[in-house]
Amino acid sequence: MAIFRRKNQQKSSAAFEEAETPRSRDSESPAGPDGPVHCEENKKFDNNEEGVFKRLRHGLTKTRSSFTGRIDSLFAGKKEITESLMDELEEILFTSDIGVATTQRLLDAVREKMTRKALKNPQKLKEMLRDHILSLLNQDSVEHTPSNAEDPLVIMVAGVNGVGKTTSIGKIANRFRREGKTVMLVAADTFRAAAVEQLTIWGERVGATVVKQGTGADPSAVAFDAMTAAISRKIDVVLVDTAGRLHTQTNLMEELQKVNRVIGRKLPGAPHEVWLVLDATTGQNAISQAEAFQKALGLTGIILTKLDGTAKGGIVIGISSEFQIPIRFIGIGEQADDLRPFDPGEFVRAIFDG
Ligand SMILES: Nc1nc2c(ncn2[C@@H]2O[C@H](COP(=O)(O)OP(=O)(O)OP(=O)(O)O)[C@@H](O)[C@H]2O)c(=O)[nH]1
Ligand SMILES: [Mg+2]
Repeated sequence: MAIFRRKNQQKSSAAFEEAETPRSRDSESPAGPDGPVHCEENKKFDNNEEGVFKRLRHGLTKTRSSFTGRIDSLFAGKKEITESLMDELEEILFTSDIGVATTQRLLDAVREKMTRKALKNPQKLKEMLRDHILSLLNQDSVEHTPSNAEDPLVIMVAGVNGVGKTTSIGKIANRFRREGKTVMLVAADTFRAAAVEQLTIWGERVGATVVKQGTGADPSAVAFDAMTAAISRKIDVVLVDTAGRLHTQTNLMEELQKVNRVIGRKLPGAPHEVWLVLDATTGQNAISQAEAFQKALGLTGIILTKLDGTAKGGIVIGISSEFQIPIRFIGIGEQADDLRPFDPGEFVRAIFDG
């Protein structure tokens, strides 16, 4: 059962978006408590397959011009793959935040093909890079669901400060609501009053119940109460928002582990999914964050936000190849429709095809 990814990778984007985007709703105003939000900003793109893809391309403009744009200029007019061309390619890959290890992996694959004389000119090299990058992105992604269909699917969301956790939760809640699911948002970020307020506004916009306590309350206690309520009310999906914390703050990482344990005590097997939100603009630090959160919580997915704000979208490739953790969603803007299920083929097409 594909919950987070496209239900069928072959299915056209048009069919997918159509099912998810109510056409009749006045998109300027937030939807009432009974319905999800549709977004006006993105109406400049049609909701057909081409329009949906254009929106992704638009969100990845900076990465495309910096990454493939530079590769194209480098290869222009060149007939041979020389050492200096390889050096410049390394520089482009590296400065696109693909990461040292993945850059090396890609260059090794190129050199190996060159020694076998299977790669002759720069145009073929570009095609090979494209294919290789696609294979790095094509990870198996198992989705975890409750063993008892009556139980809620519990998704816990974590990450450092300001990466886009709460906004992503709001957007994901919106997606689930569009599918007709009942959703509960859990304000386990009790650190700032504004955080609870922000989640409450999302709850009202998309029509999701919000469970909260006062500022300074124990996040585990909020999670425990929420789980009790979600089970008794037979809620379909529970999304747990947590406070931003530096991955280097041991006590705060332990607090997160406690929230995780308490949820599991209330519902064995939960949280079924633990997602780390990473801000694509933070570059290589995202790799250290992923390592620390993976160690503390055992991640089942990654959400990469703010790809629209960076030329270094190569981080998607680095994260995918260095961790065996599927990228569930990518964020390409601040609008509700700008959080998209990650589709490797579509991503490669959006950054490679002119
Ligand atoms: N451009 C852009 N902005 C985004 C994206 N995702 C989130 N944001 C913005 O990032 C800012 C921070 O988002 P929040 O959701 O409050 O981040 P958070 O991780 O919950 O923050 P804390 O709870 O303070 O740790 C907001 O202004 C969001 O609109 C994205 O994909 N693109
Ligand atoms: Mg937040």
